[in-house]
Amino acid sequence: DASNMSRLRQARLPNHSLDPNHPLTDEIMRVCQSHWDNWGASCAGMELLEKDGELAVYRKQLEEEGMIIDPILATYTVSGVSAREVAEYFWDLHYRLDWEHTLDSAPVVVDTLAADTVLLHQIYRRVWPTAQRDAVFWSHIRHDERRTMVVNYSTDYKAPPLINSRQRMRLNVSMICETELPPELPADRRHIRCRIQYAANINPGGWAPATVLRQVAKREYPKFLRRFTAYCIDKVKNRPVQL
Ligand code: 18C
Repeated sequence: DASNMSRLRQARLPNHSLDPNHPLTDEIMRVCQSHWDNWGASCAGMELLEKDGELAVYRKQLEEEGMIIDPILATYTVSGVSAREVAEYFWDLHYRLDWEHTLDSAPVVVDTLAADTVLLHQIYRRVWPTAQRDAVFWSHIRHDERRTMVVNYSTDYKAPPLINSRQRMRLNVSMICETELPPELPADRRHIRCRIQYAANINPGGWAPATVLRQVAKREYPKFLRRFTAYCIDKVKNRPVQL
């Protein structure tokens, strides 16, 4: 656990550490800026999928070229964990299989672009009666004094070929976290809360029955948010807070 702690501490990242000449850098900057600006996004016109205390998950039913691409927007506030901690557990592959239960196998790192950016290939569990899905995406973490954000965004860059029996999803996912600490209180784990805004735009990349897809989404997003945050809270509970 002590080594884990120092690992997390080392993971404190500068604003970004991308090479300005890398072919993906402009796209990463542009996509991240648009997510960053989306903090406090309105859920007006969206359908409430789940509301439970501080957890709210919204969906907008959307179809494009016969594909169901329902955007998801969720907010959740949890206690005892900081923005930095939550975002790092979401970004850092070391912990992925501990909380991500939609995967069929461990993520593969296709490339490491910088200390804050990796290119990943993930293969998901098959959902009957549809084909198995995979996805190739860059995953970037960045922060300022107030917030930490992770963006996962599909790319063709260095993408391994798609095998016959699979379909390739396209995803555009962000998690933005902000620490809440009442100004009069010391920066103690007991007093901090983390506000999370999670947004997911997933294109299934091939046929899937609408009813199955929407059922899976309705079940899996709230489950993910509960499971993932409970995991974070449990991981940090006996450690000094990393703000
Ligand atoms: O954001 C999350 N995880 C990140 C790190 O892995 C990353 C991944 C995002 C992809 C999520 C989509 C996964 C769908 C895969 C198929 C379904 C598997 C279901 C397994 C059931 C046991 O950003 C957390 C992601 C939370 C996952 C929610 C699942 C939502 C499903 C939405 C449907 C998408 C279309 C899938 C195709 C057809 C399935 C009928």
